[in-house]
Amino acid sequence: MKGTVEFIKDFKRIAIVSHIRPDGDAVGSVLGFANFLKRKGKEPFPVLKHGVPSVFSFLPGVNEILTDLPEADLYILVDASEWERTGFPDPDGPVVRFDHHITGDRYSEHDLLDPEAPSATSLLLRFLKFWDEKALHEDVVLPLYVGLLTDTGGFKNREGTRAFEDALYLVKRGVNPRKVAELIFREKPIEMYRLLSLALKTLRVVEDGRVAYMVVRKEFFEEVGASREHSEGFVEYPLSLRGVIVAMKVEWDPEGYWKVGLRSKDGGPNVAAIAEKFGGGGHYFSAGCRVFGEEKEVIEALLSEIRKALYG
Ligand SMILES: [Mn+2]
Repeated sequence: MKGTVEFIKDFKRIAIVSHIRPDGDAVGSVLGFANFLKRKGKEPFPVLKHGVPSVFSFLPGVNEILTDLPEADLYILVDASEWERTGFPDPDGPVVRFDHHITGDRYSEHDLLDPEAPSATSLLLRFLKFWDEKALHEDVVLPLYVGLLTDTGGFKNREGTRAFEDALYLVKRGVNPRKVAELIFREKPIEMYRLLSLALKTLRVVEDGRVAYMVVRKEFFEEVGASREHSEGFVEYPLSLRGVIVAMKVEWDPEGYWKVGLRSKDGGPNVAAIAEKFGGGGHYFSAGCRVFGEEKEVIEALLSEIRKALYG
């Protein structure tokens, strides 16, 4: 970590960039890092190609997020396994990656990659604590906590003590967990439930009750006036069925592909390995990929890989 701190210290204008369709971990990593670097006298640019889902608009610094890639001296890639995931062409300058995905490329000897980290913000917390613990003010710890809370599915999808140790630290430094939970989980727009009611009609259970999936079609979004952020977390519904060990959400994306979310439960297969077959990736219990094609064919291709993972 020392080498990485020394390396970053040499640059002034630093772009912090994460993946398209950002989740709480992407937003939290970008903002937490940028707010920290500002306190260290740097000129950080938080960048997310698709901006910030409205649920995270309470986070400090959210209005400074850029949706175009600026020219910078250094580019920091957070919560993403490769630069391509940012939706931008390769930058003209050095790249350092901070990530907790098990797959992907290395960009520099100073990359910090830790698949054991429950969120990218957890990895970032260790790094920023090491750099300068005194700079961890509320504008830094709050985004880091949001990344931790959302990427662990509210502390549901990781084992061990690390997520709780990080949470304890962040709460001790000023995060109010009740208030954050209210802002993230109890401020849903009605479009989300209207979209969910249509999507639930597609729910199917196959493979003797062990696999469940749900489709979110283009016309569902149109019918209820919903946008992509309203389907966040839908994969939890097939996953929550008794007996199901693999769940999948297959969602239409305006860019012409199906966005696939895969989840596994105890006794289920490594869904990151399934996602990788389609050019995606993720973690053992939670992964995703993009697939082009007709709905039926796409679902059949995915189910076929799931069957292979289940039965060998
Ligand atoms: Mn993440």
